This record gives sequence, C-alpha cells and structure tokens, in this order.
Amino acid sequence: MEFNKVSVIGLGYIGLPTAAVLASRGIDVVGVDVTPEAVATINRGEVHIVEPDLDIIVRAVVTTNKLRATLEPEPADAFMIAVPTPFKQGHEPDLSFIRQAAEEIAPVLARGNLVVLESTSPVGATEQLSAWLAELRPDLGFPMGKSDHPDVHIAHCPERVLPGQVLHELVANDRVIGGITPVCAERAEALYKTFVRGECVLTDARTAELCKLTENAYRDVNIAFANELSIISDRLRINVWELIPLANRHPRVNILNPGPGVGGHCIAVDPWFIVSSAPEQARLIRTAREVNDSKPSYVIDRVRQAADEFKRPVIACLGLAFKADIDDLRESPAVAIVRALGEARLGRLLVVEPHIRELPPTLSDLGIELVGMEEALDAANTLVTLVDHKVFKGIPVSRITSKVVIDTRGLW
Ligand code: SAJ
Repeated sequence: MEFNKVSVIGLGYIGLPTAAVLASRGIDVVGVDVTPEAVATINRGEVHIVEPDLDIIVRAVVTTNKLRATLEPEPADAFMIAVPTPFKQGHEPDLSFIRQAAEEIAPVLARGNLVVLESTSPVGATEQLSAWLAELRPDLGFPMGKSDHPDVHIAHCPERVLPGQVLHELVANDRVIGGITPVCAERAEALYKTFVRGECVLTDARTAELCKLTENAYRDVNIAFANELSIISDRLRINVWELIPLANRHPRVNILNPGPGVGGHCIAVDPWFIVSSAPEQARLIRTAREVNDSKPSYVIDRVRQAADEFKRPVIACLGLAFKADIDDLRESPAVAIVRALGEARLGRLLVVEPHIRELPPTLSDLGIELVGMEEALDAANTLVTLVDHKVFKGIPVSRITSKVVIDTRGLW
C-alpha cells in the first residue's frame, strides 16, 4: 500500500473521525493534537467530542493499536491537516493554526510525502501552506504551481461532513480534491480512495478552496432568504411555516427553514472568507451574513414585547444547541438570545436543554434556571422555541395554548 502510515494533525470534530476511519481501514494512524487532555483521552480509547458512534470506532482502533494520539508529530507517508480556521477582527481569515501545523510537521517531512489540507480555507491558503513549508524545509522541493515532480505533494481536500452524521458522510460523500499540481491531486485521490465510497473529483487547489466556501455560502444565502421571509411574514401577519411549504410545492422552489439565527463554526464563518477576498463583488453573500447575524436581535425584541404583557413574566426558552439533536452549544444563536434575555432581567427565565447537565459559563450568574421540560411548561407564561430537538416536537398543542409562544423553529 502506498500509505502505510498517516498522520492527522488536529483531533477535533473532523480530524478525530477521519483518523478513526482511516485506522479502521488497516492504516497505521498517528493523530497529533496540542491539547494533552485530548491526546490522553483518545489513548484511553475514549473521545472528547460528541458524535454518534465515534466512541465505538475510536475504542476499536485504539484497542487494536491502529490509532495512537501524540503531542509530537512523527514521520509518516501522508499528513492530513484538520485544524480550525476561524476569523479574526473584521472577519479576516485567521490562518495561524495552519501555520502552526506547518511548523510542527516541517521537521519530520521527507521526500515522497503527501500533505493534505482539510481545513476550510480561503482561496490561496494551500499555496500559502506550500510556501511556508518550502521556507521551513529549503532542502525539499515543493509544488509551487510549476514543477510536476516536487519532493512533497500538496493538495486541498475540504471536509464536507454534517455534524451528527459525520461517520456516514465521511465515507459516503463525494470529495473534491484540489492539487497544487495535477499529480498532487492524483496522490491525494489515492489516499482518499482508501476510505471514501463517494466519488473523488479532481481539480486545482484554488477551485477546491472556493468550492467548499461556495457550498456553505449557498446554504447561508438560502437560510437568510428564509429568515428575511419570516420577518416579512410577521409584519404582514402571515404564518411563514404555512407559507414556505406552499411555495415549495412549486417544482423549482426549495426554501430552507427560518430560525433564530445561524450558528455553528462553518456556515456563519466561511462566507466571510469569500467576502474578505472579493469585498466589492460579494454583495449578496455579505448581506446574507448580515441578515442571519441580525436574526437573534429580532427574536430578542419579540420576546421583550411579549414579556411586557405580563406583570410577572415567566419565560421558558426551549433549546440551547446550535441546531437540533446535538449537544454542541458553540456559536449558538440560542445561547446568545438566552444571554441577552438574562441580562435584560425581564422576569423569571427558564431554559430547557435535554442534552446538557449544567448551563455553560456564559449563562451562569444571570439567574437563569436550567429545568426539565414539564417544569418549564407548567411554570411559563411565555414560551420561546430556539431549537427543534425531537423531544420538543412531541409537546402537544394543548400544553401551550394558554401561553404567548414565539416559535422560531416552527414546532407547532
Ligand atoms: N439552519 C437554519 N435553517 C435551515 C438549515 C440550517 O436556520 O434550514 C441553521 C441551523 O440551525 C444551524 C446553522 O443553520 O444553526 C447551520 O446548520 P447546518 O445544519 O446547515 O450546517 P452545519 O454548520 O452543521 O454544517 C455545514 C454543512 N454544510 C452544508 O450543508 C452546505 C456541512 O456539510 C459542512 O461540512 C459543515 O457546514 C462544515 O464543516 O463546513
């Protein structure tokens, strides 16, 4: 086999599942992470992130010694970089984690290696990675868009998995593989074919970078359309949850769902990478981001108005996660809304989130109570649905009829 040993840099939501799946195909995988707790947890055969079935596969590959985690990179045939690419002030992409990964792997790189950047990245990041590696290892030849015979091949293969379905989508989804040169793409394809059942489609690195950003910007624009429509509908006293399915009966219309805002670390971030590289041209993409980012304050205003109707408002918020049926609260519009409501001290504020045991630090010290669903339904006169978790969908309409309901997810 061309790839006997693969190193995955960054053992987070993408890196750990990728490492585990590769290891399950019989490849020796070394996962590298900067967090000692994560490394120790994985080496015990346990996981530090929540994703269905990830615990089972990690336990299996650690037990059979196919996956090992470490703090220090070591030589391998291929390196896959799956580190975060957040944005800085002014929504500019922050490539410091990629730079750090380059510094970590540079000393152990050898002739014949393949380096794949999986992190969602602005256009030009893969070439930048190649330039950084070339600077750090002047003894090796890197592909700079010229030579087809570099010592080290470099490609971009953006991850596209949906949180909650990662293990299925890692294998089933098609992959877009962009090489700095065509040979780089072909070598990366050989690596991905060891575990991907979907099609591997080859292109250049810059197109692959923009392709990933395009996918998430497309979804963001569509959600912004739905969010704007929900505000227009409120103004015109039309039920948006009736309206959208009606419009979607048209064979060429497929509007997504409005919500309290767009959360997570992908859809709310990646479109900015397009805006920052083409600020004059990316007008729709920027506006979509602004529409979605402003949706939480619209919801907060509606709750304030509703609470004003009561002498003693008791507000129950259903859900804190950034989307349904996961426990991930990072970048969640629901958390931002609950925090603002807590700071406004409108009355008693109850929160129901079946996937957590205690409130996150950002919500402590505001007098917010984390309670069970029945307790919240008994006590509240104002109900705000922020996440469409399955358990909430079972709440009968008879339980909410006497309350003022602000249903941002269309549960009823
Ligand atoms: N949302 C809505 N209305 C909708 C759909 C989503 O308000 O109709 C909200 C969700 O509640 C959530 C946010 O959007 O707050 C994002 O959720 P999501 O399910 O659309 O996407 P993510 O962030 O979990 O994962 C996305 C996926 N991208 C696409 O579907 C194009 C995933 O495939 C990517 O791999 C992932 O981003 C990523 O890592 O980039």
